[in-house]
Amino acid sequence: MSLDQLSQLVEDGEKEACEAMARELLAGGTDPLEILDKLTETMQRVGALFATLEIFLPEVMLAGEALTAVVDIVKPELKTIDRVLAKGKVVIGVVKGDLHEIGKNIVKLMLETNGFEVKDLGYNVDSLDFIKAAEEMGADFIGASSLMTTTLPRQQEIIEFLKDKGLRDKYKVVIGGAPTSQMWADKIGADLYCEDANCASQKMAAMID
Ligand code: B12
Repeated sequence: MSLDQLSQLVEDGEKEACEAMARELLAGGTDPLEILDKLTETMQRVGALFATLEIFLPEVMLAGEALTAVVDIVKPELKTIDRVLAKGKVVIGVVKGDLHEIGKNIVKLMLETNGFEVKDLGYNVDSLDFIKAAEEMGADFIGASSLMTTTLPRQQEIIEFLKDKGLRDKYKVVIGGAPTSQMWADKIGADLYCEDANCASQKMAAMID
């Protein structure tokens, strides 16, 4: 029973076996954050295999479902980790046209674990709906996830709409997702880019006054 075995089971899309092994690992004292980190790497590997046509979409879907099942098991364990409460409010979602929600779900989990109040808009979210939800919630941050080069421009669109409405300074816009980068964040004028969920919760907590 090891993280490597769990990683292989996720890659193979063996959902039930993954659930059982995740429970065993947690019962044996494995750090839930280590499990999430390991499985984020696993999905990067799955993505590489998909890109080189060594596996196909159904296999990616099964791996994604297996990872989501593990995230659900890890979730309650994270709530027990000692932490300093940050108490910021965040609206988060995956941009319009993009259905990749696993990474966003992990970011949401980490933010909640660190004391943020999070309004999750799900995936395929219209740019104006991010702003509407932020206004309704009185959010500090708008978090936008994009996993495809084709949907990256939607992150920029959110910032442009904020400017058009005279609301740009009201919210800190945080972007993430595999094709995003610090360079892209600088180009579109985002307030923060984070490469993973740990970085997001730490840097966002540091941005709260
Ligand atoms: C799983 C997966 C799927 C699953 C999604 C399941 C789900 N419910 O989410 C399914 C099978 C449905 C899928 C579908 C498709 N996919 Co896909 N998919 C992937 C894969 C393999 C992994 C993504 C993932 O879950 N990673 C694991 C998570 C934990 O990592 P992450 O998302 O990067 O998130 C972390 C960080 O980025 C960051 N982060 C993420 N969001 C945010 C947000 C904020 C605010 C912050 C601060 C941080 C942050 O923190 C996260 C946790 O640490 C990637 C490959 C890859 N390398 O990314 C391809 C990939 C993204 N998919 C791709 C493609 C092409 C597709 C399809 C178009 C395939 C098709 N032909 O139909 C469809 C698109 C559907 C759509 N309209 O969105 C391409 C995109 C290429 C491009 N143009 O850029 C990729 C890169 C694969 C490839 N190499 O070709 N996919």
